[in-house]
Amino acid sequence: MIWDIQHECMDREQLQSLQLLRLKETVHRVYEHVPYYRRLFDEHGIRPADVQSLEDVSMLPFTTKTALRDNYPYGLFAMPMNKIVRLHASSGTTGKPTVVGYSQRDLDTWSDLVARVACQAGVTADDVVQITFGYGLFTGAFGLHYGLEKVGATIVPASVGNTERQIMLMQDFNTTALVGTPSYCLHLAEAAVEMGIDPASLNIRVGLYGSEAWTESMRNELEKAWGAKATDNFGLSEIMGPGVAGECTVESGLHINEDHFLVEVIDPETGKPLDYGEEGELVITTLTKEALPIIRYRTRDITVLNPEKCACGRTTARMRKVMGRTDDMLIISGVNVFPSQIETVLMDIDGTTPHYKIIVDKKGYLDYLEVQVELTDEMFTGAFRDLEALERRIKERMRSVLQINAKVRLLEPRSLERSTGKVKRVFDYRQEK
Ligand code: DLL
Repeated sequence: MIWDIQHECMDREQLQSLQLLRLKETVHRVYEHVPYYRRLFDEHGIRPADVQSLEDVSMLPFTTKTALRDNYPYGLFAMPMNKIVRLHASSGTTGKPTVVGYSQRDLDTWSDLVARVACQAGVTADDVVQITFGYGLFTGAFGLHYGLEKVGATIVPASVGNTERQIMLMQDFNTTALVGTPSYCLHLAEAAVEMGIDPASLNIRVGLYGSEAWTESMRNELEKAWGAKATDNFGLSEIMGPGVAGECTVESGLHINEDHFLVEVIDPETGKPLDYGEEGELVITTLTKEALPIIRYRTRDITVLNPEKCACGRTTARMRKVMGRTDDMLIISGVNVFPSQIETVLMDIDGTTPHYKIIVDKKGYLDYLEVQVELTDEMFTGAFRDLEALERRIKERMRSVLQINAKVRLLEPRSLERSTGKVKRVFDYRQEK
């Protein structure tokens, strides 16, 4: 089912005129109501009336996470606090979180856009959906909660943690759809096995996974484990939370809710806009946000845009699955490598699991990379000779595919700590030295 045929299947020319109208409104709005943007525009000699076409967006300055931090907590809000009905925040790795605010209309839009994403993944009013994101300041749980409720699904707000209870709820409540981070939902499958329950024998038929990068190999693992389709959805708190884009069942990119978000892909080095089909950093301008409109937000997420109509009938542009961010690229002895590439190498080799850790450090002046990976039960209990061969194979693949030398440590199954939210797999100690 398509939640909003009118907007999801709009003729692209019509869509673009709607976007332009909304872009102009947004530019005026931030200029009039957000002193930070007024100052920035003035500094750049830009007047809101200068924006006359969608391409003109490229004359506007970028917004980065720093702007939100510097204006902590409410400095970028375009409405007085008595019109703000909800706050969320993303936990920064250091210091203060980034705070985002919503008006009542923003919340209505948000649940509507998440409803689109849920329908794209194939969720209906017949589904019982277990939400395993943590309920709190994080946008994931509440965002999906209200969107799924709008679709009419039965929500089980299980929140995160208490893993055995999660499995019991799935069994007793007959959960048919699972929502969470891919890493935590894989952990849930593993926990079911430990409880003597085959996760595929439960009634889960679809998973809505998001909030962190996950590879196609991880998708295979999740689909195998749960015997359920694994779909991807993307969003970020600064822009709204979940509901920015989601995968339909055709699975060839994530449909962007373009009537609410104007997207560009830029060269992260030069800031220059790139064409459709070219890989770069995703930049988003909100088109309808009242409380916290954002101009050209640099997401740091790397993707490619495809404006072609999808086989599902939707006309909204699709973004390629995000597998990395400009700030998670590792430079190891001069070679650029993304953690997702290491994951793909590991998962293409039999005997390993998606539970791994990447450690980067310095030994003297030289970079040092260690990859720790848990083995499958079968591999672990197998012959020592096979373990040696496996270690060699991983090293060789890392060298031939990624041009890097790595020390490989094979670990006992279930020995790495499991995460309940976004998984942290990379530990780069070089900056600390
Ligand atoms: O993670 C919002 C969200 C919640 C999306 C639930 C989907 C489901 P933040 O905590 O602000 O918001 O983190 C945003 O997470 O810039 C990406 O780097 C990453 N991210 C989010 N979804 C995906 C995804 C939420 N599907 C940051 N694939 C983003 C890859 C993702 N990365």
